[in-house]
Amino acid sequence: SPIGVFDSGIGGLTVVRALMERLPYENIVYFGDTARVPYGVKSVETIAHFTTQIAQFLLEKDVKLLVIACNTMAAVAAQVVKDLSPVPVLDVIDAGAASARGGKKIGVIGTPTTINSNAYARAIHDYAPDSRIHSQACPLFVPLVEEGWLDNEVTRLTAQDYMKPLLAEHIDTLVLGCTHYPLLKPLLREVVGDGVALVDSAEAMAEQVAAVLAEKSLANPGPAQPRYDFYVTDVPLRFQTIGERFLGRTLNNVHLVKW
Ligand code: DGN
Repeated sequence: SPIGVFDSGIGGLTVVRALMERLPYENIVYFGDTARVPYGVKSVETIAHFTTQIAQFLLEKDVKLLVIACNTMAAVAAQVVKDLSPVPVLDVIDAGAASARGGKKIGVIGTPTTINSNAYARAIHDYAPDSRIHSQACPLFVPLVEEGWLDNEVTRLTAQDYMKPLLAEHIDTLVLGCTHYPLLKPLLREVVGDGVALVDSAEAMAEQVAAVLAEKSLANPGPAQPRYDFYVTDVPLRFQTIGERFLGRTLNNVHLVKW
């Protein structure tokens, strides 16, 4: 059976991409709530309600594992999913926090909802109780990435402004706490310099999935040609172009879900 991955939109395709690279024999069913994105500015109640709906949809597809790829959902609704799911549930925040455990002064960036929830700070403290955490919401990054402005002067100036308070605290680690931010890695590397370790929560998630599949003997031994299916609630303008930028390859088997 497949791995179920879900997100508020197409951003979670960065997690799918990391999973495809790390676990090339696994089948994946993705759900992106493109009709209702962005979640990053919605209330906790609304996000929990949408998240429940999506988790139930994927469980009906007989998934062996659920991956909450969206940091915003993971921040405020991970427990809701864990409470209803008979299969293991992994979330990007826990994965990112585990990967950041080596840091002493850890910067975290994400959407306003993710940052306001304090979920990263709590999760990182579980792994690294002595670390100091500095958070920064970066609301402009999602639209800039979706516009494809990855190597762009406006994005660079925006990043410099967002990073200023974190750099003033001399962070040694920066957690990219949003599905969209892995695409900004080269630019962020330039802005923060070589002295700061960048934690890509999509890669961290792929590592955690690999570990859990191995531990629970759930991995597909392969070699096999995997099947990938993508369910979305809307096919917005430029969906294909933007989706392929996140996924890093052609996006096939897209199914429209009418809710
Ligand atoms: N997928 C969301 C996240 O990782 O926080 C970003 C998109 C959004 O809902 N604003």
